[in-house]
Amino acid sequence: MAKRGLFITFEGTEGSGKTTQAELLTEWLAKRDPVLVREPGGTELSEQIRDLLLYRGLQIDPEAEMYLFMASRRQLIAEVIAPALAARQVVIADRYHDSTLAYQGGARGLPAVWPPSFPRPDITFLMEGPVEAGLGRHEGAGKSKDRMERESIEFHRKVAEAYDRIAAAEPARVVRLDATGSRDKIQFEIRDRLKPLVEGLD
Ligand code: T5A
Repeated sequence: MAKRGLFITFEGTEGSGKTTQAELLTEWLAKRDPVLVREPGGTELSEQIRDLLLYRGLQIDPEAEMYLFMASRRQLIAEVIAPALAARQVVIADRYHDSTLAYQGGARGLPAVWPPSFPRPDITFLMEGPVEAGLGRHEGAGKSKDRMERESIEFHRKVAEAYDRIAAAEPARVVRLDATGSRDKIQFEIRDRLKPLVEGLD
């Protein structure tokens, strides 16, 4: 099989620090010109779907919601992720399909599956911590809540439980990180885990 680049994803509940860590990692890998994407979003179509899903105050059927997240992702794969991996680049995704498995599968109770055309990440960093703490970080930062963040605390606990099941089922891919640690400590652990994979690209 032809070699591809390295596909790294970040997952976790709201405010667990995914974006912070994905950006620090992008800085560390700057010499390799990594591709950083966030979901939903990252293409013109995907950004429009993000707006519909999170900010318009629309009533959205749960299954329609799942397909919209996946449609956004499929476009991002086609336009950005698959070409970058084929060109042997490093791709860093701030959320990916595990988010659909956890939010729409675990919390909404839908039969979410992994489509064969969605590339599997080589490694996934799961930021774990109390869901209240993450939601509280948002409030502390004065951010207004999007449609998903307005869900109940029980909903967000179900998301965390679903992530826990994913990590237990795939320990070789999913690396659990304590999201309550300092930014630097978490980043140190991430870089430590990635060193052999990054060296393997040369
Ligand atoms: N969704 C998404 C689905 O339901 N299904 C799907 O398939 C997908 C892809 C996306 C929403 O859509 C849902 C999940 C989400 O609800 P989003 O705006 O992209 O919405 O939201 P999130 O991905 O949740 O990103 P957030 O911005 O909410 O949180 P992050 O990225 O986890 O956290 P971050 O890094 O922005 O940090 C939050 C705050 O904490 C501070 C930061 O400075 C910031 O203020 N912080 C720390 N503070 C103390 N110690 C640390 N270690 C810290 N790290 C960061």
